[in-house]
Amino acid sequence: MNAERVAAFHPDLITALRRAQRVVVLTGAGVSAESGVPTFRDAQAGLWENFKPEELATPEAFRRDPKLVWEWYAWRREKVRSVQPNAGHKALAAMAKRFAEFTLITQNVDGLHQRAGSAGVIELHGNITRTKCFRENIVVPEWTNTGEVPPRCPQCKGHLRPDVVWFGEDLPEAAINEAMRVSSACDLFLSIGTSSVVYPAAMLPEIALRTGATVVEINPDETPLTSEATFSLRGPSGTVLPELLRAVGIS
Ligand code: BV8
Repeated sequence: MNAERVAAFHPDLITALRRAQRVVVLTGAGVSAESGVPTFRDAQAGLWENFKPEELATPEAFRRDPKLVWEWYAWRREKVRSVQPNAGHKALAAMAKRFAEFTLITQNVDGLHQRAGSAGVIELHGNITRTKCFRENIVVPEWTNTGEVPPRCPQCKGHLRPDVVWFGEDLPEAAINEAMRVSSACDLFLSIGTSSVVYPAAMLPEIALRTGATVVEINPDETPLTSEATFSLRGPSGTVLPELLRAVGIS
């Protein structure tokens, strides 16, 4: 553990955390990296190494090759099932209990925040463990497995797809509206494990900054948000978050 990071806990950061009343956290793939879930930046492994996630996560890709896209999500679902939430997820679940108002917004579709005990998580981009009908856009809890890939909707025989938001698709209205509402009313906003390039999610810390909130970024690398953030902590969230909570006397 390098001293640099301890030093990075500027006293004003500690004060901001101690005084915060309305806290919003936005997470991205980086918060699940230490659990073994590859981020969108990480090169894809094995079968999928020749595919860019942005190319597979589109309605066009699904229309072109529904079997390929369905199997990519089946592979990711298996991966998510085989891993556990990490210390970063758990720290955020503990943090929720210590603030008057606390909202956890995630871009992740892995459900690991909920498995770590976080309640009321706003899933901006859906959840890979849910399935919906491509034609009717309704969640389908169960279907007959005929061996066809992707399986068919029991109602309209359309293809089934993961209940996630693909590039070029609108986010769930209630989720993005609530995310924007709490981001414009918070006094502390944490942006954790996200490259801050995918919109409209990347707009949320900017909304918080505009309303005078303290914005804290946690990421081993710099992002487009780094220069604007009030504090930017370099390091893995699975280490920095528990340390920060200890420094504030929350854990
Ligand atoms: C839409 C679900 C209306 C599926 C996902 C404005 C400007 C430019 C472009 C646009 C714009 N508005 C809309 C667009 C288009 C597009 C977009 O933003 N494109 C980007 C690429 C420029 N947005 C959309 O299409 C959105 N829809 O706007 O609809 C509309 C429609 C048509 C035209 C206009 C508007 C829908 C976006 C949602 C797509 N679905 N996921 C699935 O998962 O399969 S997005 C997906 O990619 C993730 O959910 C996430 O949002 C994003 C990946 O970003 P991150 O999570 O940040 O992960 P990444 O790998 O990039 O980075 C990881 C970070 O973690 C790194 O910084 C790394 O350093 C760090 N890290 C690594 N290890 C750790 C760590 N941090 C901490 N600890 C560690 N241990």
